Amino acid sequence: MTLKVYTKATKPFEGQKPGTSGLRKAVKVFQQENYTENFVQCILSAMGGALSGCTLVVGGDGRYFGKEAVDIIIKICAANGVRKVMVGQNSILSTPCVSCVIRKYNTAGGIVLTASHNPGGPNADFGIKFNISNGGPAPDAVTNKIYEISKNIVEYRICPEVHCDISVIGKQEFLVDSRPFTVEVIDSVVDYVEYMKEIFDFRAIKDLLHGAAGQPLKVLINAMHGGHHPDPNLTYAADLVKAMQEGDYGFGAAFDGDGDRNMILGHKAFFVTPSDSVAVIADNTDYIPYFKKNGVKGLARSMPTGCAIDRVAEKKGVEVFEVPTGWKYFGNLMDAGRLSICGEESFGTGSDHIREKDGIWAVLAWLSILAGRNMSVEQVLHSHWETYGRNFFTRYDYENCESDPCNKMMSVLDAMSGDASMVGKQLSHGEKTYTIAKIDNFEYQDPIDGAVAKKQGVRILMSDGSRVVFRLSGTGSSGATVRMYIESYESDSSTYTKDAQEVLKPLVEIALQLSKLSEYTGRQQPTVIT
Ligand code: VG1
Ligand code: CO
Repeated sequence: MTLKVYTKATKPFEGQKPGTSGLRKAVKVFQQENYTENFVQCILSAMGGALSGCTLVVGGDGRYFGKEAVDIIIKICAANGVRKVMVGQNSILSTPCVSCVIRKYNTAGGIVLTASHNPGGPNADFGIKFNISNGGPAPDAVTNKIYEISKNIVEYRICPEVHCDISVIGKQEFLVDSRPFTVEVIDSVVDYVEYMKEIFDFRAIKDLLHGAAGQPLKVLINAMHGGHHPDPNLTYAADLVKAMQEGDYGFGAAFDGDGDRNMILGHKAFFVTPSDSVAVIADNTDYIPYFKKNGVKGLARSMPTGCAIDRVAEKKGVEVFEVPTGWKYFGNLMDAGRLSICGEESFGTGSDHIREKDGIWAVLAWLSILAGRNMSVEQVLHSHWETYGRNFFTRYDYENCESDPCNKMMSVLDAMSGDASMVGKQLSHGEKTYTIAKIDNFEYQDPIDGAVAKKQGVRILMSDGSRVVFRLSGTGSSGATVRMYIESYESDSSTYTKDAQEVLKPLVEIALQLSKLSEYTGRQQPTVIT
Protein backbone atom coordinates (compact mmCIF):
# COMPACT_ATOMS: atom_id res chain seq x y z
CA MET A 1 0.00 0.00 0.00
CA THR A 2 1.39 3.38 -0.90
CA LEU A 3 1.09 6.13 1.69
CA LYS A 4 -0.20 9.53 0.80
CA VAL A 5 1.69 12.81 1.07
CA TYR A 6 -0.21 15.85 2.27
CA THR A 7 0.63 19.50 1.80
CA LYS A 8 -0.30 21.46 4.89
CA ALA A 9 -0.74 25.21 4.91
CA THR A 10 1.28 27.04 7.55
CA LYS A 11 2.49 30.51 8.51
CA PRO A 12 6.03 31.64 9.33
CA PHE A 13 7.15 31.83 12.95
CA GLU A 14 9.42 34.63 14.03
CA GLY A 15 12.94 33.93 15.18
CA GLN A 16 13.65 30.54 13.61
CA LYS A 17 17.24 31.65 13.35
CA PRO A 18 19.88 29.08 14.28
CA GLY A 19 22.42 30.48 16.78
CA THR A 20 25.93 29.33 17.65
CA SER A 21 24.71 25.74 17.51
CA GLY A 22 21.26 25.20 16.04
CA LEU A 23 17.81 26.51 16.93
CA ARG A 24 17.30 26.51 20.71
CA LYS A 25 14.01 27.47 22.27
CA ALA A 26 11.81 26.47 25.13
CA VAL A 27 10.11 23.09 24.67
CA LYS A 28 6.80 24.93 24.81
CA VAL A 29 7.82 26.92 21.74
CA PHE A 30 8.66 23.76 19.78
CA GLN A 31 5.36 22.23 20.88
CA GLN A 32 3.29 24.94 19.19
CA GLU A 33 1.28 23.66 16.27
CA ASN A 34 3.47 23.60 13.12
CA TYR A 35 6.52 25.15 14.81
CA THR A 36 8.75 22.07 14.62
CA GLU A 37 7.22 21.01 11.29
CA ASN A 38 8.03 24.40 9.80
CA PHE A 39 11.64 24.33 10.88
CA VAL A 40 12.23 20.77 9.69
CA GLN A 41 10.69 21.62 6.31
CA CYS A 42 13.00 24.67 6.11
CA ILE A 43 16.05 22.47 6.75
CA LEU A 44 15.00 20.06 4.00
CA SER A 45 14.07 22.84 1.57
CA ALA A 46 17.48 24.45 2.16
CA MET A 47 19.13 21.23 0.97
CA GLY A 48 17.83 21.90 -2.53
CA GLY A 49 18.91 19.32 -5.11
CA ALA A 50 20.73 17.21 -2.53
CA LEU A 51 17.45 16.27 -0.86
CA SER A 52 15.79 13.88 -3.28
CA GLY A 53 16.81 10.26 -2.73
CA CYS A 54 19.24 11.12 0.08
CA THR A 55 19.91 9.46 3.43
CA LEU A 56 19.76 11.49 6.65
CA VAL A 57 20.83 10.59 10.18
CA VAL A 58 18.57 11.59 13.07
CA GLY A 59 19.15 11.38 16.80
CA GLY A 60 19.74 13.35 19.92
CA ASP A 61 20.56 13.49 23.59
CA GLY A 62 17.31 11.91 24.76
CA ARG A 63 15.88 15.04 26.28
CA TYR A 64 12.17 15.77 26.60
CA PHE A 65 10.35 16.12 23.23
CA GLY A 66 13.12 14.19 21.40
CA LYS A 67 10.93 11.25 20.40
CA GLU A 68 8.09 13.50 19.25
CA ALA A 69 10.57 15.45 17.14
CA VAL A 70 11.93 12.23 15.57
CA ASP A 71 8.41 11.24 14.64
CA ILE A 72 7.78 14.59 12.95
CA ILE A 73 11.13 14.47 11.14
CA ILE A 74 10.51 10.97 9.77
CA LYS A 75 7.07 11.96 8.47
CA ILE A 76 8.35 15.13 6.83
CA CYS A 77 11.41 13.39 5.35
CA ALA A 78 9.15 10.69 3.88
CA ALA A 79 7.05 13.36 2.21
CA ASN A 80 10.01 15.28 0.82
CA GLY A 81 11.62 12.51 -1.20
CA VAL A 82 14.26 11.45 1.33
CA ARG A 83 15.15 7.81 0.57
CA LYS A 84 16.24 6.71 4.00
CA VAL A 85 16.41 7.96 7.58
CA MET A 86 18.88 6.37 9.98
CA VAL A 87 17.66 6.98 13.50
CA GLY A 88 19.28 6.16 16.81
CA GLN A 89 17.42 3.57 18.88
CA ASN A 90 14.86 5.35 21.05
CA SER A 91 16.00 8.60 19.38
CA ILE A 92 19.38 8.53 21.12
CA LEU A 93 22.65 9.43 19.42
CA SER A 94 25.29 11.66 20.98
CA THR A 95 26.37 14.63 18.88
CA PRO A 96 29.81 13.09 18.14
CA CYS A 97 28.07 9.84 17.22
CA VAL A 98 25.81 11.59 14.69
CA SER A 99 28.90 13.07 13.09
CA CYS A 100 30.59 9.66 13.05
CA VAL A 101 27.58 7.93 11.48
CA ILE A 102 27.09 10.63 8.80
CA ARG A 103 30.71 10.16 7.74
CA LYS A 104 30.83 6.40 7.97
CA TYR A 105 27.77 5.87 5.78
CA ASN A 106 28.38 8.86 3.49
CA THR A 107 24.97 10.34 4.15
CA ALA A 108 23.80 13.77 3.00
CA GLY A 109 23.73 15.03 6.59
CA GLY A 110 21.86 14.71 9.82
CA ILE A 111 19.48 16.35 12.23
CA VAL A 112 20.64 16.53 15.85
CA LEU A 113 18.02 16.90 18.55
CA THR A 114 19.69 18.61 21.46
CA ALA A 115 19.96 21.88 23.32
CA SER A 116 23.28 20.58 24.61
CA HIS A 117 24.23 22.32 27.87
CA ASN A 118 20.83 24.01 28.27
CA PRO A 119 18.55 22.28 30.80
CA GLY A 120 15.83 20.03 29.39
CA GLY A 121 12.33 19.00 30.47
CA PRO A 122 8.81 20.27 29.74
CA ASN A 123 9.63 23.68 31.19
CA ALA A 124 13.13 24.02 29.78
CA ASP A 125 14.81 23.87 26.39
CA PHE A 126 14.85 21.83 23.21
CA GLY A 127 17.03 22.28 20.15
CA ILE A 128 17.37 21.21 16.53
CA LYS A 129 20.64 21.36 14.66
CA PHE A 130 21.44 20.48 11.07
CA ASN A 131 24.73 18.83 10.16
CA ILE A 132 26.00 18.64 6.59
CA SER A 133 27.55 15.75 4.67
CA ASN A 134 31.01 16.20 6.20
CA GLY A 135 29.40 15.42 9.57
CA GLY A 136 29.82 18.94 10.93
CA PRO A 137 27.39 21.67 11.94
CA ALA A 138 25.96 23.55 8.97
CA PRO A 139 28.01 26.65 8.14
CA ASP A 140 26.53 30.16 8.30
CA ALA A 141 25.61 30.15 4.60
CA VAL A 142 23.33 27.15 5.18
CA THR A 143 21.80 28.31 8.46
CA ASN A 144 21.13 31.73 6.93
CA LYS A 145 19.35 30.02 4.05
CA ILE A 146 17.23 27.99 6.49
CA TYR A 147 16.34 31.19 8.31
CA GLU A 148 15.41 33.00 5.09
CA ILE A 149 13.12 30.15 4.06
CA SER A 150 11.51 30.15 7.52
CA LYS A 151 10.45 33.77 7.07
CA ASN A 152 8.34 32.98 4.02
CA ILE A 153 7.17 29.41 4.49
CA VAL A 154 3.53 28.85 3.49
CA GLU A 155 3.30 25.05 3.49
CA TYR A 156 5.09 21.87 4.48
CA ARG A 157 4.85 18.32 3.15
CA ILE A 158 4.07 15.46 5.50
CA CYS A 159 3.21 11.79 5.35
CA PRO A 160 1.26 11.17 8.58
CA GLU A 161 0.82 7.44 7.99
CA VAL A 162 4.46 6.52 8.38
CA HIS A 163 4.40 4.87 11.78
CA CYS A 164 7.73 3.63 13.09
CA ASP A 165 8.78 1.79 16.18
CA ILE A 166 12.14 3.35 17.00
CA SER A 167 12.74 1.07 19.97
CA VAL A 168 13.62 -1.87 17.72
CA ILE A 169 16.90 -2.04 15.80
CA GLY A 170 16.42 -2.85 12.13
CA LYS A 171 14.90 -1.62 8.88
CA GLN A 172 11.27 -0.66 8.34
CA GLU A 173 10.21 -0.24 4.72
CA PHE A 174 7.41 1.96 3.37
CA LEU A 175 6.01 3.03 0.03
CA VAL A 176 5.34 6.75 -0.01
CA ASP A 177 3.74 8.19 -3.14
CA SER A 178 4.88 4.97 -4.86
CA ARG A 179 8.52 5.63 -3.84
CA PRO A 180 10.38 3.36 -1.41
CA PHE A 181 11.20 4.96 1.94
CA THR A 182 13.27 3.25 4.64
CA VAL A 183 13.68 3.97 8.30
CA GLU A 184 16.66 2.16 9.78
CA VAL A 185 16.88 2.15 13.54
CA ILE A 186 20.53 1.85 14.50
CA ASP A 187 22.32 1.02 17.72
CA SER A 188 23.12 4.24 19.57
CA VAL A 189 26.78 3.49 20.18
CA VAL A 190 28.16 0.58 18.12
CA ASP A 191 29.60 2.54 15.17
CA TYR A 192 31.12 5.10 17.48
CA VAL A 193 32.75 2.53 19.78
CA GLU A 194 34.27 0.70 16.81
CA TYR A 195 35.76 3.94 15.62
CA MET A 196 37.23 4.79 19.03
CA LYS A 197 38.93 1.39 19.04
CA GLU A 198 40.65 2.34 15.78
CA ILE A 199 41.74 5.74 17.07
CA PHE A 200 43.05 4.71 20.48
CA ASP A 201 45.00 1.84 21.95
CA PHE A 202 42.29 0.34 24.19
CA ARG A 203 44.75 -2.21 25.50
CA ALA A 204 46.98 0.55 26.91
CA ILE A 205 44.00 2.25 28.51
CA LYS A 206 42.81 -1.02 29.99
CA ASP A 207 46.26 -1.66 31.47
CA LEU A 208 46.22 1.81 33.00
CA LEU A 209 42.84 1.21 34.63
CA HIS A 210 43.91 -2.22 35.87
CA GLY A 211 47.25 -1.01 37.16
CA ALA A 212 49.46 -3.15 34.91
CA ALA A 213 52.30 -0.67 35.48
CA GLY A 214 51.60 0.22 39.13
CA GLN A 215 48.50 1.38 40.98
CA PRO A 216 45.20 0.96 39.12
CA LEU A 217 43.78 4.32 38.06
CA LYS A 218 40.37 4.89 39.58
CA VAL A 219 38.11 6.91 37.31
CA LEU A 220 34.91 8.80 38.10
CA ILE A 221 32.63 9.97 35.28
CA ASN A 222 29.59 12.22 35.42
CA ALA A 223 27.51 12.01 32.24
CA MET A 224 25.34 14.99 33.03
CA HIS A 225 21.76 15.04 31.82
CA GLY A 226 19.05 17.43 30.76
CA GLY A 227 17.14 17.38 34.01
CA HIS A 228 19.84 19.64 35.45
CA HIS A 229 22.01 22.26 33.79
CA PRO A 230 24.19 19.75 31.94
CA ASP A 231 27.20 22.00 31.49
CA PRO A 232 30.43 20.26 32.53
CA ASN A 233 32.15 23.00 34.51
CA LEU A 234 33.12 23.56 38.13
CA THR A 235 29.77 25.12 39.00
CA TYR A 236 27.28 22.81 37.32
CA ALA A 237 29.31 19.65 37.90
CA ALA A 238 29.92 20.56 41.55
CA ASP A 239 28.98 17.06 42.73
CA LEU A 240 31.76 15.52 40.64
CA VAL A 241 34.22 18.10 41.97
CA LYS A 242 33.20 17.31 45.52
CA ALA A 243 33.54 13.56 45.01
CA MET A 244 36.95 14.04 43.39
CA GLN A 245 38.14 16.23 46.25
CA GLU A 246 37.79 13.31 48.61
CA GLY A 247 40.84 11.84 46.92
CA ASP A 248 39.76 8.29 46.09
CA TYR A 249 39.91 8.83 42.35
CA GLY A 250 42.87 9.67 40.14
CA PHE A 251 40.89 10.89 37.16
CA GLY A 252 37.47 12.50 36.81
CA ALA A 253 35.46 13.71 33.86
CA ALA A 254 32.06 15.21 33.12
CA PHE A 255 30.17 15.45 29.83
CA ASP A 256 27.30 17.65 28.74
CA GLY A 257 23.96 16.17 27.71
CA ASP A 258 24.89 15.44 24.10
CA GLY A 259 28.40 14.21 24.91
CA ASP A 260 30.38 16.73 22.91
CA ARG A 261 31.80 18.68 25.85
CA ASN A 262 34.10 17.48 28.59
CA MET A 263 35.69 18.59 31.83
CA ILE A 264 38.90 16.89 32.97
CA LEU A 265 39.87 16.68 36.63
CA GLY A 266 42.89 15.09 38.26
CA HIS A 267 43.41 13.65 41.74
CA LYS A 268 41.73 15.76 44.43
CA ALA A 269 39.78 17.66 41.73
CA PHE A 270 42.86 19.24 40.13
CA PHE A 271 41.20 21.29 37.37
CA VAL A 272 42.42 21.30 33.78
CA THR A 273 41.19 24.34 31.87
CA PRO A 274 39.81 23.39 28.45
CA SER A 275 42.36 25.75 26.86
CA ASP A 276 45.16 23.79 28.50
CA SER A 277 43.50 20.45 27.83
CA VAL A 278 43.55 20.84 24.06
CA ALA A 279 47.13 22.13 24.18
CA VAL A 280 48.24 19.09 26.20
CA ILE A 281 46.54 16.69 23.77
CA ALA A 282 48.17 18.49 20.82
CA ASP A 283 51.53 18.18 22.52
CA ASN A 284 51.17 14.46 23.29
CA THR A 285 49.93 12.95 20.05
CA ASP A 286 52.66 10.30 20.16
CA TYR A 287 50.45 8.31 22.52
CA ILE A 288 47.46 8.23 20.17
CA PRO A 289 47.64 5.74 17.28
CA TYR A 290 45.36 7.86 15.05
CA PHE A 291 47.86 10.72 15.02
CA LYS A 292 50.85 8.42 14.72
CA LYS A 293 49.26 7.17 11.55
CA ASN A 294 47.89 10.43 10.13
CA GLY A 295 50.27 13.01 11.55
CA VAL A 296 49.26 16.41 12.90
CA LYS A 297 48.51 18.87 10.11
CA GLY A 298 47.52 21.97 12.00
CA LEU A 299 45.95 23.19 15.23
CA ALA A 300 43.16 25.65 16.02
CA ARG A 301 41.11 27.26 18.75
CA SER A 302 38.11 29.53 18.92
CA MET A 303 38.98 33.18 19.44
CA PRO A 304 38.12 33.48 23.15
CA THR A 305 40.00 30.27 23.97
CA GLY A 306 43.29 30.65 25.84
CA CYS A 307 46.37 30.70 23.59
CA ALA A 308 48.24 27.72 25.09
CA ILE A 309 47.75 25.70 21.89
CA ASP A 310 49.39 28.46 19.82
CA ARG A 311 52.64 27.79 21.63
CA VAL A 312 52.43 24.07 20.88
CA ALA A 313 51.82 24.84 17.20
CA GLU A 314 54.83 27.11 17.12
CA LYS A 315 57.09 24.49 18.64
CA LYS A 316 55.82 21.77 16.32
CA GLY A 317 56.05 24.03 13.31
CA VAL A 318 52.43 23.59 12.25
CA GLU A 319 49.77 26.17 11.34
CA VAL A 320 47.44 27.47 14.03
CA PHE A 321 44.05 29.02 13.30
CA GLU A 322 41.88 31.34 15.39
CA VAL A 323 38.22 31.00 14.43
CA PRO A 324 34.95 32.45 15.81
CA THR A 325 33.08 30.67 18.59
CA GLY A 326 31.22 27.56 17.38
CA TRP A 327 32.46 24.25 16.02
CA LYS A 328 31.14 24.95 12.52
CA TYR A 329 34.17 27.14 11.81
CA PHE A 330 36.64 24.24 12.12
CA GLY A 331 35.04 22.01 9.47
CA ASN A 332 36.42 23.57 6.29
CA LEU A 333 39.97 23.56 7.64
CA MET A 334 39.66 19.88 8.52
CA ASP A 335 38.15 19.00 5.13
CA ALA A 336 41.06 20.80 3.47
CA GLY A 337 43.55 18.72 5.43
CA ARG A 338 44.93 21.68 7.34
CA LEU A 339 43.60 21.02 10.81
CA SER A 340 43.96 17.99 13.08
CA ILE A 341 43.25 19.08 16.68
CA CYS A 342 41.21 21.98 18.01
CA GLY A 343 39.29 23.20 21.00
CA GLU A 344 37.14 25.81 22.64
CA GLU A 345 37.39 27.27 26.13
CA SER A 346 33.78 26.15 26.68
CA PHE A 347 34.86 22.57 27.39
CA GLY A 348 34.91 21.46 23.78
CA THR A 349 37.84 19.44 22.46
CA GLY A 350 38.15 17.42 19.29
CA SER A 351 39.97 16.42 16.16
CA ASP A 352 39.46 15.67 12.50
CA HIS A 353 38.34 12.12 13.31
CA ILE A 354 34.81 13.58 13.04
CA ARG A 355 33.45 17.12 12.55
CA GLU A 356 32.05 17.76 16.02
CA LYS A 357 33.68 18.28 19.34
CA ASP A 358 33.88 15.02 21.19
CA GLY A 359 33.85 14.65 24.96
CA ILE A 360 34.40 10.91 25.02
CA TRP A 361 37.29 11.21 22.59
CA ALA A 362 38.87 13.84 24.85
CA VAL A 363 38.69 11.55 27.87
CA LEU A 364 40.17 8.65 25.90
CA ALA A 365 42.92 10.98 24.67
CA TRP A 366 43.71 11.98 28.24
CA LEU A 367 43.75 8.39 29.46
CA SER A 368 46.06 7.48 26.57
CA ILE A 369 48.45 10.26 27.60
CA LEU A 370 48.39 9.25 31.26
CA ALA A 371 49.09 5.66 30.23
CA GLY A 372 51.85 6.59 27.80
CA ARG A 373 53.65 8.96 30.12
CA ASN A 374 52.95 7.10 33.32
CA MET A 375 52.11 10.38 35.04
CA SER A 376 49.19 11.89 36.92
CA VAL A 377 47.01 14.63 35.42
CA GLU A 378 48.71 17.21 37.60
CA GLN A 379 52.18 16.04 36.62
CA VAL A 380 51.29 16.23 32.94
CA LEU A 381 50.10 19.80 33.39
CA HIS A 382 53.17 20.87 35.34
CA SER A 383 55.44 19.38 32.75
CA HIS A 384 53.46 21.26 30.08
CA TRP A 385 53.83 24.58 31.89
CA GLU A 386 57.55 24.00 32.43
CA THR A 387 57.95 23.71 28.68
CA TYR A 388 55.57 26.38 27.47
CA GLY A 389 54.71 28.70 30.36
CA ARG A 390 51.17 28.98 31.67
CA ASN A 391 48.24 30.75 30.06
CA PHE A 392 45.99 31.62 32.98
CA PHE A 393 42.40 31.75 31.82
CA THR A 394 38.96 32.41 33.23
CA ARG A 395 35.47 33.08 31.90
CA TYR A 396 32.74 35.00 33.67
CA ASP A 397 29.16 34.32 32.54
CA TYR A 398 26.27 36.62 33.32
CA GLU A 399 23.31 34.47 32.39
CA ASN A 400 19.80 35.56 31.50
CA CYS A 401 20.28 39.31 31.67
CA GLU A 402 17.97 41.78 29.97
CA SER A 403 18.77 41.97 26.28
CA ASP A 404 18.61 45.70 25.59
CA PRO A 405 21.23 46.94 28.07
CA CYS A 406 23.55 44.08 27.08
CA ASN A 407 23.24 44.99 23.42
CA LYS A 408 23.96 48.58 24.41
CA MET A 409 27.08 47.53 26.28
CA MET A 410 28.29 45.56 23.27
CA SER A 411 27.73 48.52 20.96
CA VAL A 412 29.68 50.80 23.29
CA LEU A 413 32.51 48.27 23.32
CA ASP A 414 32.25 48.00 19.56
CA ALA A 415 32.63 51.78 19.28
CA MET A 416 35.73 51.58 21.50
CA SER A 417 37.17 49.01 19.15
CA GLY A 418 36.95 51.52 16.32
CA ASP A 419 38.49 54.32 18.38
CA ALA A 420 42.21 54.68 17.57
CA SER A 421 42.85 56.72 20.72
CA MET A 422 42.24 53.59 22.82
CA VAL A 423 45.51 52.08 21.63
CA GLY A 424 48.36 52.82 24.02
CA LYS A 425 45.94 53.57 26.84
CA GLN A 426 47.13 52.35 30.24
CA LEU A 427 44.75 50.58 32.60
CA SER A 428 45.68 49.89 36.21
CA HIS A 429 44.40 48.00 39.17
CA GLY A 430 46.44 47.76 42.35
CA GLU A 431 50.03 47.24 41.34
CA LYS A 432 49.22 45.87 37.90
CA THR A 433 49.21 48.07 34.81
CA TYR A 434 48.26 46.92 31.33
CA THR A 435 48.68 48.81 28.07
CA ILE A 436 46.20 48.31 25.25
CA ALA A 437 48.06 47.14 22.17
CA LYS A 438 45.04 46.47 19.99
CA ILE A 439 41.29 46.52 20.30
CA ASP A 440 38.91 45.17 17.69
CA ASN A 441 35.65 43.36 17.08
CA PHE A 442 36.81 39.98 15.84
CA GLU A 443 36.30 39.28 12.18
CA TYR A 444 37.18 36.02 10.47
CA GLN A 445 37.63 35.14 6.87
CA ASP A 446 37.51 31.42 6.23
CA PRO A 447 40.79 30.58 4.47
CA ILE A 448 39.11 27.86 2.42
CA ASP A 449 35.87 29.35 1.08
CA GLY A 450 36.46 33.02 1.85
CA ALA A 451 33.26 33.40 3.88
CA VAL A 452 33.44 36.30 6.31
CA ALA A 453 32.03 36.30 9.86
CA LYS A 454 31.88 39.76 11.41
CA LYS A 455 31.51 41.10 14.95
CA GLN A 456 32.36 37.87 16.72
CA GLY A 457 33.36 39.53 19.98
CA VAL A 458 35.31 42.57 21.17
CA ARG A 459 38.94 41.76 21.92
CA ILE A 460 41.19 43.93 23.99
CA LEU A 461 44.75 42.77 23.49
CA MET A 462 47.36 44.03 25.96
CA SER A 463 51.01 44.66 25.20
CA ASP A 464 52.16 41.72 27.37
CA GLY A 465 49.94 39.24 25.50
CA SER A 466 47.11 39.32 28.06
CA ARG A 467 43.61 39.48 26.60
CA VAL A 468 40.09 40.50 27.52
CA VAL A 469 37.17 39.42 25.32
CA PHE A 470 33.47 40.25 25.50
CA ARG A 471 30.72 38.58 23.54
CA LEU A 472 27.06 37.65 23.83
CA SER A 473 26.09 34.00 23.90
CA GLY A 474 24.32 32.59 20.87
CA THR A 475 22.90 29.50 22.54
CA GLY A 476 20.51 30.95 25.11
CA SER A 477 16.78 30.61 24.62
CA SER A 478 15.75 33.85 26.32
CA GLY A 479 17.32 37.14 27.42
CA ALA A 480 21.04 37.72 26.99
CA THR A 481 24.07 36.00 28.42
CA VAL A 482 27.24 38.06 28.56
CA ARG A 483 30.53 36.19 28.45
CA MET A 484 33.72 37.88 29.59
CA TYR A 485 36.97 36.03 28.91
CA ILE A 486 40.22 36.92 30.63
CA GLU A 487 43.66 35.55 29.85
CA SER A 488 47.15 36.28 31.01
CA TYR A 489 50.43 34.54 30.22
CA GLU A 490 53.17 33.82 32.77
CA SER A 491 56.56 32.26 32.09
CA ASP A 492 57.90 32.58 35.64
CA SER A 493 57.62 29.07 37.07
CA SER A 494 56.98 30.35 40.59
CA THR A 495 53.53 31.47 39.41
CA TYR A 496 52.43 28.11 37.95
CA THR A 497 50.94 26.79 41.15
CA LYS A 498 49.02 29.97 41.87
CA ASP A 499 45.25 30.12 41.81
CA ALA A 500 44.04 31.40 38.44
CA GLN A 501 41.40 33.67 39.99
CA GLU A 502 44.04 35.34 42.13
CA VAL A 503 46.42 35.87 39.21
CA LEU A 504 43.70 37.25 36.96
CA LYS A 505 41.94 39.42 39.54
CA PRO A 506 43.50 42.77 38.48
CA LEU A 507 42.67 42.18 34.83
CA VAL A 508 39.13 41.11 35.72
CA GLU A 509 38.64 44.37 37.64
CA ILE A 510 40.04 46.39 34.78
CA ALA A 511 37.73 44.65 32.32
CA LEU A 512 34.70 45.25 34.53
CA GLN A 513 35.51 48.94 34.86
CA LEU A 514 36.20 49.45 31.19
CA SER A 515 32.95 47.78 30.10
CA LYS A 516 30.80 49.14 32.94
CA LEU A 517 29.38 45.64 32.96
CA SER A 518 27.72 45.88 36.37
CA GLU A 519 25.91 49.05 35.35
CA TYR A 520 24.56 47.53 32.16
CA THR A 521 23.66 44.10 33.48
CA GLY A 522 22.67 45.12 36.98
CA ARG A 523 24.77 42.21 38.24
CA GLN A 524 27.47 42.48 40.86
CA GLN A 525 28.50 38.84 40.47
CA PRO A 526 28.65 36.47 37.52
CA THR A 527 26.32 33.47 37.44
CA VAL A 528 29.20 31.13 36.65
CA ILE A 529 32.96 31.41 36.72
CA THR A 530 34.92 28.83 34.77
C1 VG1 B 1 28.53 28.10 23.56
C2 VG1 B 1 30.03 28.04 23.67
C3 VG1 B 1 30.64 27.66 22.34
C4 VG1 B 1 30.04 26.33 21.87
C5 VG1 B 1 28.53 26.44 21.83
C6 VG1 B 1 27.87 25.13 21.47
O1 VG1 B 1 28.17 29.10 22.65
O2 VG1 B 1 30.56 29.28 24.12
O3 VG1 B 1 32.04 27.59 22.46
O4 VG1 B 1 30.53 26.00 20.60
O5 VG1 B 1 28.04 26.84 23.10
O6 VG1 B 1 28.24 24.11 22.34
P1 VG1 B 1 27.68 30.56 23.10
O7 VG1 B 1 27.28 31.25 21.83
O8 VG1 B 1 26.60 30.35 24.10
O9 VG1 B 1 28.87 31.19 23.77
V1 VG1 B 1 27.14 22.85 22.67
O10 VG1 B 1 27.91 21.66 23.58
O11 VG1 B 1 25.98 23.70 23.38
O12 VG1 B 1 26.73 22.35 21.12
CO1 CO C 1 26.97 19.91 23.73
